[in-house]
Amino acid sequence: MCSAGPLSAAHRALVLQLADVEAIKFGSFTLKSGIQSPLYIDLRVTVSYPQLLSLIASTLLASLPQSVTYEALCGVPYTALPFATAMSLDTKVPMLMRRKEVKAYGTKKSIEGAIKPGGVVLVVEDLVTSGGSVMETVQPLRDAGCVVTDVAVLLDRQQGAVERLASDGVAVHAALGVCQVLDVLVEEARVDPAVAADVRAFLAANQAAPVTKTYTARAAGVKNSVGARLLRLMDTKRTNLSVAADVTTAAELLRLAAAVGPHIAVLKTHADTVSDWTDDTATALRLLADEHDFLLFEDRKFADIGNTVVAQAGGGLHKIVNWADIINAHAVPGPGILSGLRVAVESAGRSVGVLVLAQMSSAGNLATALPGYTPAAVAMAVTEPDLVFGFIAMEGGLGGEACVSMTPGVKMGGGGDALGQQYATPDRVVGTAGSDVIIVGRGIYKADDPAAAAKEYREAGWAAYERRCRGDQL
Ligand code: 5BU
Repeated sequence: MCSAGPLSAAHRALVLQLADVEAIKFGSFTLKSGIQSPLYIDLRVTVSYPQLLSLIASTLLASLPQSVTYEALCGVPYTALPFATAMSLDTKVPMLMRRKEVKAYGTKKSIEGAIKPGGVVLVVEDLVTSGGSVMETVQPLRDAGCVVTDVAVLLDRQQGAVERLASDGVAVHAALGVCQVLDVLVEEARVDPAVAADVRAFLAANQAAPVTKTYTARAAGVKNSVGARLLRLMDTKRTNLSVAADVTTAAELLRLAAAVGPHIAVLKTHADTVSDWTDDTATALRLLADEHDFLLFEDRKFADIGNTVVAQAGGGLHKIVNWADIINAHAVPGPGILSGLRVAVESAGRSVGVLVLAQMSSAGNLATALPGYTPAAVAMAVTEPDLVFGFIAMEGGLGGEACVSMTPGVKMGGGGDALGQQYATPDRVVGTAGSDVIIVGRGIYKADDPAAAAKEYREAGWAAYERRCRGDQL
């Protein structure tokens, strides 16, 4: 992992300047995955240092082999956008720009700029770990007709991105590898050799293991029985599809559940949108779930203090824990919400699994926008593995392989709606972002033939999972 040649004077200067502005720090940091890391790299700060930006641009350009030619540059948003801009100003090569949020109205374009079909685009990225974020820019560029075969990267964490991107036809040209950075900082007495050794050991032990294991292989490590059952069920039934049954009457709900039942692993409900819900609705849903072997997920998104959620989950009109296999909770109230849900589940005397909302699919949602939110939600969830088995998230890998990620906002063709929903394709969600379950609502229940649409989504989600297991894509 740490094999890399000596650095030029410009590269060494760059390392020292990055350390000066604290883009590279040593200590104890909680990563998005919930893992404690002795190293923290945040290159966003570079935007405030124009001299450093221009050194980054010239070093990135100098690190590219002569054989790499390109007609346009495209930075991965956001940190690499100024890098690409500086390279463009240096070389006079034009830029394209990828939108992070695709507009739900107007042109719905995800790539802005003067796109030349068949034009070769060099992608620019600040940091690679698994390569997932690079693919999130490569894929839309390719979808727009551009040719992408190379990415210029400022810093490679040397945790597997080079190999994984190579399997997607993208060669990584990194100006710096993390091991070279450590060497320079030790030589210049900026870092204690013992700290550097710790960091090397951490990197070796944490090679980005995108979850390429099968669902079944992960099930044994899952303490919550519903989570383990879901993982096994998905492999047995060959589906990672959850249908969001957002209909408004009990009759429609039961009709939809019966139609999509053979294709799904999970039926997701919003019981409070069903105008004529009764206990009989829950009983009938349970019968269908048992007949077709799927789980019921009531997407109530509990968000109150422990004492209140005991009553909301156990009582009221819906008595959710009496029939749902899966429920979910916001992390905002703190761990008390999980204690409250535990009380409700235990008094129902059934097996129920909880998902914590670590991210959401809607534009501008604070769970995704606030940098510390997702790690804090993950840290809260992983302390109660017998109750919480995973996350509502836009990506996989949060909390490690014993956690399941379920992702809403899925539709063939992507796009969005007029009220902030942002869609990704099944392939992107399972293949690139590494999530485990796709949640599809309108793409299925609004289709002319919901059963046929469910079959189509099932096949797309499953193909992406099989490719991921083979390590073809990530
Ligand atoms: P759609 O019709 O595929 O857009 O439905 C998505 C469903 O997932 C719908 O039931 C939402 O309430 C639910 N959802 C979501 O879209 N985004 C989120 O972040 C969360 C839930 Br949490």
